[in-house]
Amino acid sequence: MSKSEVLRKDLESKSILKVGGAFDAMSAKLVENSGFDAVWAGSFAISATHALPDASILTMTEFFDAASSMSSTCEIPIIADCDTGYGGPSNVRHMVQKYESAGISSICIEDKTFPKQNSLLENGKNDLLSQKEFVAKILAAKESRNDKNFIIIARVEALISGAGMNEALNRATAYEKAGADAILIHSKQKTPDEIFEFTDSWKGSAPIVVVPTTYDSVKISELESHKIKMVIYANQTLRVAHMAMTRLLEDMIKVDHISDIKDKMSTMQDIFDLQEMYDIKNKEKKLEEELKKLGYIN
Ligand code: SPV
Ligand code: MG
Repeated sequence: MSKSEVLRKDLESKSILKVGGAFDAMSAKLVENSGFDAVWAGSFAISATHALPDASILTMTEFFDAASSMSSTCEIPIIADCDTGYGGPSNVRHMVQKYESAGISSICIEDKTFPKQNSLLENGKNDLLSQKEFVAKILAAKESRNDKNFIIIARVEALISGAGMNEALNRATAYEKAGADAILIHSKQKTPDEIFEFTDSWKGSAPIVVVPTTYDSVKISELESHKIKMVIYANQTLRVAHMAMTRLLEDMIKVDHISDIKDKMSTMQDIFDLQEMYDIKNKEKKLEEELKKLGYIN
């Protein structure tokens, strides 16, 4: 089964999918090793690894390279956050073909204008694209995929922009009609109330996806009981990496010898395991044996 097929089947059969955010191949591998259903290649986290704002500053190529290296490393599906689709319908068409051929299982595009800003930024710019223009992007995405299992997630930013619940529901309905496979409804509230109002009023059949970064005390069981099919923990791996490195560096600059801080980091062994260093050694040994058999080595 392809990774896209796995994701589609999981969306149909599991009560809720847990998706872990990643910003590079290593963090994606750790997400996979921890038992998550899929990886979110988020624009906030990938931008942060370049120490740049999440504001359409990086180009598609850079986001693609990050998602693509996650896809090469992981067995679980990769869901790529593609912001506004890097342009109009023609850009979306090109993008879908590129992402799909790299083995990425899903793309998510949001209905804001380019250049977008992170949805959780205080006083951020969250202007909505017209419904018609965003529907055109969904149609282009749908038409250009080769694999019908490749999942197109349409992200509704009406609640983020302050356009209101009716606008959010209208847009979600229009996006499903245009062929979106799932709807991501985003909120920057501290409680899940508006998300639950949305899901309770939702008449469509497309699965609903949420990103509970600000309403982080919501329980999995509550999400499930409001028929939410996918929860994305978008940026926690990035934030813990930032915190761990900051704390270690604060200590490391002060110590006389670094054995004082060695318990605060993973061992070389841990990293060798992650990068499958021992596999290289085993393969070298095998190669040597074969070269011996062929008479190149005594
Ligand atoms: C991301 O992780 O890049 C997202 C989610 O798009 S948010 O940061 O909440 O906009
Ligand atoms: Mg993003």
